[in-house]
Amino acid sequence: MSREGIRELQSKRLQETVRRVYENVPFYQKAFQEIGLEPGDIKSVDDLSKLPFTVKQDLRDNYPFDLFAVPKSELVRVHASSGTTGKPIVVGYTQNDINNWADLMARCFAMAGATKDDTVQIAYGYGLFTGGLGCHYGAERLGATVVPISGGNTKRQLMLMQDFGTTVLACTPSYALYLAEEAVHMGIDLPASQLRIGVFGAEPWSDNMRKELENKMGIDAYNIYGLSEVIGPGVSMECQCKNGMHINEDYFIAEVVDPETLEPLPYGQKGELVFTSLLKEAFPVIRYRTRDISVLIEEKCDCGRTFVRMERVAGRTDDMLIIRGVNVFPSQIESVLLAIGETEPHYQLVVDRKGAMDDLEIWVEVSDKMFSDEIRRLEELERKLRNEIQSVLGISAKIKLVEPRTIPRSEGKAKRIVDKREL
Ligand code: DLL
Repeated sequence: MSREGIRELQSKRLQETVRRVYENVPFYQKAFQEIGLEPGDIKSVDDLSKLPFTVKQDLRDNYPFDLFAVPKSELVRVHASSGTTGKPIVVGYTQNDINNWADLMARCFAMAGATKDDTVQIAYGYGLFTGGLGCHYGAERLGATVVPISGGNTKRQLMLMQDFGTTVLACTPSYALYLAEEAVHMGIDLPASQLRIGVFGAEPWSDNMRKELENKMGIDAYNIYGLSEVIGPGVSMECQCKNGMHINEDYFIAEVVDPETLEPLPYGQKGELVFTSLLKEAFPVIRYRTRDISVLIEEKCDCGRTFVRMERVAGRTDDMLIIRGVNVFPSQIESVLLAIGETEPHYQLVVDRKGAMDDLEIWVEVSDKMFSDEIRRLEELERKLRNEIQSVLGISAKIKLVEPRTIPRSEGKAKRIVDKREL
């Protein structure tokens, strides 16, 4: 489609979306009224910047279903992702939303060169996380053979990959690297296997990591981006030029704004990604601030597609970490530590990559009294913290209890995170 055609389509769908949220979601109606905006004021994408932003806190304030634009009986699915507090953020889908998402994800797999003749092993987590089921419906829509194995169980993944003749692997890049290394240990020659495509995303990774994965697995590895709030995986996807991810602009409008002033930035400038959904029924979003930093590329791609591209995500404007594909906020860890209460409120998160796996170590100061106590008591505390972190965050972490006054004190913002990963 020409750029002109895309703009026209977006303008039409934007008007419908604005009307839908105004009529069905009290939160948006109020936000529009506060700035004196009527749905009729939005006539085209040129009017986008008149609309208010939406942020993660708005999702939390309206937990669980108050931002939905349809009655609950119209929902056929919900997904959720971790937030900064104990409660997750919740998103919903109507049957049309699920069908659209499946089309979108089928398009993403096709962009990487997959067809109905492929066998797609989906090793993203199934469940409330959007990765597993999002890819699942898309690969089925493409007509491929889906192996819905979910994450983990690495030896079994590798065995089935060979036995079933898997040709496409969908998982996080860090899990792909783990699979590649484990294959070597098991004496499996992945480059000689039928595997040919990787669809990797849900966490930041680099071009060096791409090369590494491509060599170790004998595949072409493609970057896929998305977030639960906007739909899940499939917001953007690389084509075979591997030169930035094409944003599916018939479903979403992308903007990049200055994270401080919130002014929209021209193509080519780095800033925070903001998305507006164009077709979603259950959970439409207006100018959702992702906190992800990237750049939009307008130049036409060699593949011939006319959708703008976004560069790899270069970081975040908040302190969210992604560890083994799971979104983790330091504040969640802090609240676990404070709830247990036998440590000092001084802690640091040390993130590293050991081989293929992200490794999270939590350094916590214990009190003078505790420190002079029996080893058994310290071990007991360590175990308690480890279990509690596992149950709240859903990932394992090593706990390192340190002597009082050893974690550097800050004079401004505390440096809670030491990220040693070279992504
Ligand atoms: O991670 C959706 C997804 C699943 C995308 C499978 C791709 C593949 P959330 O759990 O809501 O959704 O996390 C969204 O993950 O705001 C980014 O910070 C980060 N992220 C997702 N994809 C990429 C990527 C899914 N390709 C958050 N590169 C987003 C860098 C990514 N970061």
